[in-house]
Amino acid sequence: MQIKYTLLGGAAAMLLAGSALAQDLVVKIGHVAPTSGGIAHLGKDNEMGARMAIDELNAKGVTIGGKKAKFELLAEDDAADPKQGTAAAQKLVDAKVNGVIGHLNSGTSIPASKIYSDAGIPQISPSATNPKFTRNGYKTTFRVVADDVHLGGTLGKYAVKDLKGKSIAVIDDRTAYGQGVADEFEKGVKGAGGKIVGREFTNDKATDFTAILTSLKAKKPDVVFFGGMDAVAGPMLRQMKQLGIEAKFVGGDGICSGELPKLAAGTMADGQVVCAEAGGVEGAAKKSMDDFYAAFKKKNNVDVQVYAPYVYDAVNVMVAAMVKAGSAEPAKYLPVLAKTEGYKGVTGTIGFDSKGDVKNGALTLYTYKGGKRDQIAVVR
Ligand code: ABU
Repeated sequence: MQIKYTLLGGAAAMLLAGSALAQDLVVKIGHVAPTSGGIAHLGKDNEMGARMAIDELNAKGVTIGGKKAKFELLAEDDAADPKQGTAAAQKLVDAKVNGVIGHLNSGTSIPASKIYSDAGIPQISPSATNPKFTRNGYKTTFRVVADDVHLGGTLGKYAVKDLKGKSIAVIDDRTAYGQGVADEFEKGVKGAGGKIVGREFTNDKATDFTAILTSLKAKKPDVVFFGGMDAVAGPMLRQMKQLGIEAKFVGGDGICSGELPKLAAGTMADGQVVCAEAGGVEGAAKKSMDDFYAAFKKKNNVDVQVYAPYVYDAVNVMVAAMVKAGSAEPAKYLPVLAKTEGYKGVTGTIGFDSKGDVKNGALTLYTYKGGKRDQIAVVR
């Protein structure tokens, strides 16, 4: 587009209103999430969060190093598949993006992080919670949510101390996220003096859980923890009901979506499910999150699922570092991004530790009542 402007001259350039002018700085932000497959609703939620941030930044007008920035979103679908995740990452590197927001899943974010690190491109995941994501020593890797040690550990303790679980069963989907958060949950249960009566696994595309649920039913669990995503948790809840398993159902952020009641087809009893989002705000800070939810609904005509606000903040944190550095060049703004401190986002105050993890990450515990998420507490 810039070449066309040069060749066509000023009059024709007037026809190109809204596109980047020669003196503008085009900043390409990559975004990767599964926008196809079983959790496409979550991937689309993330992508809409990114688009909201980009549209607002372009409407507001942002200057980086004395040039007016025009932000472009390069959105890729990785279908929550590690191989497609690395292919999407390479595509964004080849497109010379200035930074990447994503991926949604730990199983895709972790292998992709090496590709971004080798290319020197900053990557902020808004939702990958496996601790390994930020533990490879890559300077380019960040996340704006708490990790599974915090998430699983807190839920394990909650299952014993608050839900008074005496016989706790655990299922996971064998993904980096699902297995990891289930392991941390088990540690949390045991640390709080609770008892694990059974551990089973499935996969992230399974729809029939009869065999593993029947096996666990014999152990009379009063709490079932599932490490995995809502697309699998919904049918699992339906089949628990069919088999007469009346246990509480606990899970991490992967099940904690607005879509879960629909996926469970109305089989969730009020208060039966407890889950945790890997972030959250309370008190006066809650207004900014509430305002984001309302603006998101107005713009997209759908409700936030889980992580759209974290994506929105991740884009804005990245751009704030570019503005402060006076450059969108990865090598120039990366050191500034790493030193982010006290950034006031809609999801709370963001700063990064030496690994790239958000400092003082919160969790929000939810249950569901009347088919809607109902906040229990924000914990740190
Ligand atoms: N944190 C749950 C969903 C994303 C992931 O970590 O795989």
